[in-house]
Amino acid sequence: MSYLATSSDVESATGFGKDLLRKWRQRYGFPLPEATAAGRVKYSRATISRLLLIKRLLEDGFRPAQVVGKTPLELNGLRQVFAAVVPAPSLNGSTSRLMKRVKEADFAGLERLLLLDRAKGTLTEFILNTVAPLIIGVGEAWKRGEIEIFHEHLCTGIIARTLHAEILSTKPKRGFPRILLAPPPEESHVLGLLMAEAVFADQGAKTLSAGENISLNTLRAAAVSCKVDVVALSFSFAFVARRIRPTLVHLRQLLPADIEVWAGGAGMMILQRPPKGVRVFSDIKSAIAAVHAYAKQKR
Ligand code: B12
Repeated sequence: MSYLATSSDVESATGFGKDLLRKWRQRYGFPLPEATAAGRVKYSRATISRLLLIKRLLEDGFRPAQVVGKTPLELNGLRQVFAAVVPAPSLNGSTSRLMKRVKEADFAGLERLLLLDRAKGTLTEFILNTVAPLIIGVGEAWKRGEIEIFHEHLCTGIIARTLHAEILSTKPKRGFPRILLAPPPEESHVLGLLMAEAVFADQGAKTLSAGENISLNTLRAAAVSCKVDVVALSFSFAFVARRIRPTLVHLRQLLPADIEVWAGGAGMMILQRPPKGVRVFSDIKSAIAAVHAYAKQKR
């Protein structure tokens, strides 16, 4: 039997909760479950793909009534109309040169251009001025249907490889914090965290990466054993918003008081106020200042 997803799988993938799905079903006749087992509704892969398409159109400004009951063909039509009517955001010269290579699937050319850009300044400048705008451009181009998902995956691979190599060649400075970085459980967007790690390492911090899908209990054990000063988490825009605060509160409770908890990433935009004992960063520049303030206080 083919794979069927539960309401909570759908919520993880799309952010649409089961009450909203029920409301849409009553109002627009979609999404219809494939099966109902032991009182739990199950959805097909095709339904999840259609919900993701709906999500993208809602983010573009369409209203639920304009998209929820539509067929995949109609939804793709709306996407094309949107891309034709709304101009793509303008990219700076360097990003548009990199994007040209991505669109032509010239990944060797992309790597060469990245090397040239890297040689122009510090690692932190390279990340803020080249790498972050590039991946945002890639996301935007994918959203507009200008590139396929494989372009995004290959580009992610190149960036990850580049940043790992860069991190290896950094040298921690005395007095700077030891930072353990991890995505929260079920977060698969890890590039932002890798960018943050590279920036911290470039500033002089000693960084350690806990990898994906580590439980908070294991993270605690790693943090204590490795005697880190900070545990840093990154929440992407795709992370289920209502789980951010409980995750941070739980981690804060688990860790000894002398280990700081830092949180960043695009998902932080929705957090009204940080939980007690957690430092929330809205951008990487404020986190750079925090790394230096930490070192200064230790001197
Ligand atoms: C690359 C990418 C992917 C890659 C991820 C690769 C990887 N290993 O990370 C792949 C292709 C796998 C992917 C998959 C998906 N993605 Co995606 N993805 C993106 C994309 C293009 C870039 C994300 C990124 O890397 N940003 C990197 C940097 C630039 O941003 P950042 O994370 O905020 O990090 C910066 C700062 O915040 C800071 N920072 C980050 N962390 C921390 C931590 C601390 C402590 C500090 C101080 C600072 C800090 O430093 C960074 C540099 O300044 C975004 C689009 C976008 N505009 O962001 C979509 C995006 C996040 N994805 C999206 C979606 C929907 C998905 C999928 C669900 C798509 C699908 N159809 O399956 C899946 C999710 C799978 C899953 N199970 O969760 C949506 C989310 C929308 C939403 N509201 O939910 C986005 C916004 C695209 C869109 N507009 O539709 N994706």
